[in-house]
Amino acid sequence: MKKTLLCLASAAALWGCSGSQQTSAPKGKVSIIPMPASISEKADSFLLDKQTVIVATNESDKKTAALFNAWLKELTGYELAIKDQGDKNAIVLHTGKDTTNAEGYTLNSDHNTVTINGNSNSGTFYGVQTLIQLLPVEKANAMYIPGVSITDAPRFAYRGLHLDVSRHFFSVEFVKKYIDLLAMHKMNTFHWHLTDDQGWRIEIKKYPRLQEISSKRKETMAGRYADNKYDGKPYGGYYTQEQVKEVVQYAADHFVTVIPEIEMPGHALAALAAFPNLGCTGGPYETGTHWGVYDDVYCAGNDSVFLFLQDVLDEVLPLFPSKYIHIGGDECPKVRWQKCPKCQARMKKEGLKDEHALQSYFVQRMEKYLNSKGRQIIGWDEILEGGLAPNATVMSWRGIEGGITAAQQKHDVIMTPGEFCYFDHYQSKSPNEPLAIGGFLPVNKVYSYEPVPTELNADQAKYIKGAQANLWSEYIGNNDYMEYMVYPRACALSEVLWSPKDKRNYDNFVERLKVHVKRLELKKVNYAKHVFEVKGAVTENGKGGVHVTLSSQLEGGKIFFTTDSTAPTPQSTPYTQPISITHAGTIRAQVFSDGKPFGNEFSQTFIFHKGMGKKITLAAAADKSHSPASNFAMVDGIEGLASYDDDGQWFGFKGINMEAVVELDSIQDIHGVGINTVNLKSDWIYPPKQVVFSVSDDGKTYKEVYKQTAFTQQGINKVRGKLQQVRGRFVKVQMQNFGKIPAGAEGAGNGAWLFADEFIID
Ligand code: TNX
Repeated sequence: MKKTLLCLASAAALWGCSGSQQTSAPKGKVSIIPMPASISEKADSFLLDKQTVIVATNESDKKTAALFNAWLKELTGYELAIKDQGDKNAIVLHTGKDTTNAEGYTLNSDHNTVTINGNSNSGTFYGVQTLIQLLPVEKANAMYIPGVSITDAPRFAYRGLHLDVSRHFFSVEFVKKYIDLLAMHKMNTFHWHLTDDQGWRIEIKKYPRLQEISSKRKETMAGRYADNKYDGKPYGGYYTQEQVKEVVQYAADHFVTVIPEIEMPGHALAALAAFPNLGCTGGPYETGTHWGVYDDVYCAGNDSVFLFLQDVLDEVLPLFPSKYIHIGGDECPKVRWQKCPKCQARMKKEGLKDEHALQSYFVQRMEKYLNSKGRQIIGWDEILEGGLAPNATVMSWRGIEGGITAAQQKHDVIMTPGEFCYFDHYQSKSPNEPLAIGGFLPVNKVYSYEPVPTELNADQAKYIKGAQANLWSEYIGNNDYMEYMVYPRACALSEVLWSPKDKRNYDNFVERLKVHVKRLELKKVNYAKHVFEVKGAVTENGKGGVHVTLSSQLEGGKIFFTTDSTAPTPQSTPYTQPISITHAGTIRAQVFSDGKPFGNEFSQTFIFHKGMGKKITLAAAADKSHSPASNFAMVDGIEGLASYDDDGQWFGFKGINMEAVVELDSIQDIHGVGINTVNLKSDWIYPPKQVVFSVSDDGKTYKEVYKQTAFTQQGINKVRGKLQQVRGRFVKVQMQNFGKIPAGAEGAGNGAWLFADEFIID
């Protein structure tokens, strides 16, 4: 195979960059996130200047008006007077007493006034959030507010973001900013994950050892979990009760409810480190230093555990006015309970059939206590196991099944399925991403989320109260990285939760996001830029070959690329039209804004052969779970990588043979054939028994030209056959599946996977 440079098609019309558009919301352009339920634009607009007044008549609305002023001051340097009356050059806030749709509002603006009618104080607050988003995003003295008529209310009552402050601690200042941003997106719940194995983060005055011991750990895992390395640095932190009050008040001013989570019976190691008598074995224990699930949990047979937790809750409840208290309930291994005489005695006494029932006993006992104090519990979906506590709300995180089951049992549900709501997952497959826990959840996937499972009928669907994104902080150790993980994915989620389902449109969202990120910049949010970075699409070029189309949604962005493996700069070739691949090499591209690189670069390595972009047919389709977007991926010049699972290249066939035919343009000389396959038995992927290539002039009569029966390489095996004096138009490859996985091996008895990618014809 020739490894020379890519030969590039010449430059033509500017492609892929919308360079002429403005970066700010010009007068009259409306870009609100989340999209209001109903909006109509008028011809005129309101001119806000120093003389404009805000009319607010109750305490809450005056606080809301002050929040508007704070935003305005950033943009203009001035604040507006807040008055009890006024009808000209005024922003008038009215608040009603509608408790059925309390968060709704209307907003009307024309050249005279802006009037916001909130159904309640929270409605007025959301109206003001919308007004803020009607302001331009660039600094000026006078600001045009487009004339609009908006009627708006949320689709879901529960619109949440979670923050794990145990694995890594976040300051009060950061938490306030987190809440501020949440409210800006019309979200209303902050789930504060305060305790876990790796740190207890809330002051409990009755138990100072929680502060002294449980809030600290001797060191922290460094790098990947599998590396099992530690940083050797003591780590700690907790919020005093005064600080907690401050945060809760701040949240209330932003119409955000704070739900504290005190984890039980699992994820309790930090507490056990201070109080070893609360564990089954009696310890000694140490606050967790590595991630994952620990076997040592609260002893369910020991009444002191319940008394301790009740004491803790007695101090927690007065700090948090929320109706809901989160008691965790997830990932509680039962191994200690199985061996613990106290737990076993409890099971016998209470007639509990197994340890799941014991967990259920634990949760129900705590629920009773909290119900007696006028509170309701929320728990992760494991609280369904062994029987659901009578009044519990379920947070469905291990997929959506827990949510479906709970709703069918007439329990309220908050959806947080990992696939759509775990913002600790990667947002891009770029190798330049900072280390994250795993997974892949780009913004468009968040946006595509539909919280009400189709399995539920209309009655059951009412129990889906909303959804929440979770920010587990094992790998998210600082403020910047946290913001990077949250935004703009939370913008997408806010629209899923607030806007009517039929108003959602991803392309339109991205258009508004282009403006919205300027607001995030004003707030100094370190948002992730993947939506706007350069993307490359490798497709068939219409002429029996392959080309790469580059694009970026960045306003005013310009794309430059290289083909010699050097990093692209504004001095590299400007991208003007799809780049045809005519030789092997690597294309690297980057979008620049004002000469500065924006987001990750695009990089793609190609091999080159004559089958590329040619018509290909597969006798049997690959298994859905390992099937690239189209058969073209078999002849796109891109070889499947060792990260065979999710690079969109490998075709996986479970238990069946693979057969493909490529049709060239004419009968011609064929100097070589090849295909790659994988030998990774631990993952049930077996090399084929044999690979046979044959060639035909007419697509009917084939002649075998190359055969291979041994594939000894661990991982990727490259099958390559050199041919002499072979001519033909149709080239066929047949790969014989290994068959059933033999006894004693991983996955024994299952049909083996056969992997194939890039059918090469030279
Ligand atoms: C599972 S989600 C957990 C957390 C981890 C998270 C990492 C849940 C209820 N438990 O303890 O931090 O995975 O994604």
